[in-house]
Amino acid sequence: MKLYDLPASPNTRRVRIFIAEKNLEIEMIPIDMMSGENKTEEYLAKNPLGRMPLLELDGGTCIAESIAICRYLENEFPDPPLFGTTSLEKAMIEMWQRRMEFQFLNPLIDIFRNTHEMWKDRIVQIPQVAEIASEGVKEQMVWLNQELEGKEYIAGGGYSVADITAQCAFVMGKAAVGIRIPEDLSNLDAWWSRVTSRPTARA
Ligand SMILES: N[C@@H](CCC(=O)N[C@@H](CS)C(=O)NCC(=O)O)C(=O)O
Repeated sequence: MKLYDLPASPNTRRVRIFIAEKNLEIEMIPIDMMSGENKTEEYLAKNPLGRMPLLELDGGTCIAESIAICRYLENEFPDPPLFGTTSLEKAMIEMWQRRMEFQFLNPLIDIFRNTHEMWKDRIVQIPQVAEIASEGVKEQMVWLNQELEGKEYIAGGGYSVADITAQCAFVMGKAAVGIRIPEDLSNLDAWWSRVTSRPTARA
């Protein structure tokens, strides 16, 4: 198996952390988006959307979409479980994973794409999109802080893919768009320390 990787991207980071949590050895192939490596005929034949991450299986089948890749790996390598084991755990983790994607990861990516220099000549940037997303993310941090009361991890049980999505979103917030977790959101801040001190956090 090979993972086509874009080193600074939050989506590929969540797959890399997932792989590290499972203690798997998977060859990583860095793709240079700035020089257009993801738009070559060869890469588009693997993923016509030209996006990373992309997992290529030994037989040549390609799986795109971070969560689809993680689900495949979870089924192939169930330990430690990161999507839950009981029906209830699976549902709760799915719910929280989606919330973390919709409330944090996607809006933070929108802010980055609509403000950062590197996207200037690639898309039509709309500053208001970034402003609205930024307000939303700040409000949702207050909500998540309340939801974390009495919990160590986001879905209520152990560390899961929901935490991975959230931590990658906040890494992006901090590093790329200057939105940090306020220290007075103590539950969220404690969760952040907990997840970023895991040995896999810098995968
Ligand atoms: N929903 C996809 C998103 C993949 C995606 O948009 N990846 C970005 C990096 S975070 C990318 O490859 N961008 C390249 C481009 O837009 O040209 C996933 O979860 O994997």
